[in-house]
Amino acid sequence: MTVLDDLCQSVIDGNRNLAQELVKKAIAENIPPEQILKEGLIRAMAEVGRKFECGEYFVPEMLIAARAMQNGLSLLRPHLVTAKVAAVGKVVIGTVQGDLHDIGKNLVAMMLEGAGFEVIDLGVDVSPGKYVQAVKDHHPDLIACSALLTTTMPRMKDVVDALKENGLRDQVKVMVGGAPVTEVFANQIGADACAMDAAVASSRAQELILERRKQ
Ligand code: B1M
Repeated sequence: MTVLDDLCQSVIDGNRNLAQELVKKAIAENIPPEQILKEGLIRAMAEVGRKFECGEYFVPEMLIAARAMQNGLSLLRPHLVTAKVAAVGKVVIGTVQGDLHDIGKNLVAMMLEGAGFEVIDLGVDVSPGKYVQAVKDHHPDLIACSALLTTTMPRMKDVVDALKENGLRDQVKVMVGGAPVTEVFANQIGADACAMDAAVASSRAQELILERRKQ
């Protein structure tokens, strides 16, 4: 068993102290932070999801595993985020209304920060009205909406519609993402882009900002 296998297992078991110790150990062993993230932490959540699907885990176990992941992630954060001097753009990010999943959204926020974006995080269960208010208050270049549930994906369309209703759609780009979200869905709801993971989200955000500046 490698340290990353042990880390993965500690998250699956929901052992947050051990998860933190093992992240520290992996960092001390000079394992690249992206590898610790993918092969230690994200792999664990995929297994937790599988266990939930087959009835081996229930919501409490998922929650405990998520906390262990968040604890590990907090130690990894400074190694993933290497802040740039000047902000390349401003992003308002949130998990859409009715959805409480924030691990992926937090990772996307971290990658964006690492790429030099100023990130305003609205948290989870964000209503279309809150996104609209945030656009009025902060004048971001981009809105990033995350959804992990098929039942909350339609709330992304509500965000796009609310921006249109408030005459703000032309002022901001919209990127959507999260496990169930597809490019086809993004096109259908009138979003500007879709990203499958945090790394792609960061590069798509940069492309969107360039597009916006050209317009
Ligand atoms: Co929930 N859950 N959950 N859950 N949960 C899933 C998503 C599920 C797939 C599990 C399963 O059945 N296999 C399933 C959804 C099924 C579906 O809709 N098709 C599910 C369900 C059903 C539920 C509940 C309904 C369960 C219940 O109550 N019966 C409930 C809903 C609560 C709610 O939101 N209203 C629920 C609750 C929870 C917890 C609260 C216990 C917990 C979340 C804790 C937290 O986030 N703080 C939880 C967890 C942990 C999961 C799983 C196990 C792990 C999610 C995760 O963090 N993955 C998940 C199963 C799975 O994903 N395999 C599951 C790791 C994370 C790094 O990946 O979030 O996909 P992910 O993010 C990726 C990409 O998607 C992308 O980049 C990220 C990093 O690369 N991405 C973006 C995400 N947002 C993006 C935005 C972008 C771009 C890319 O641009 C804007």
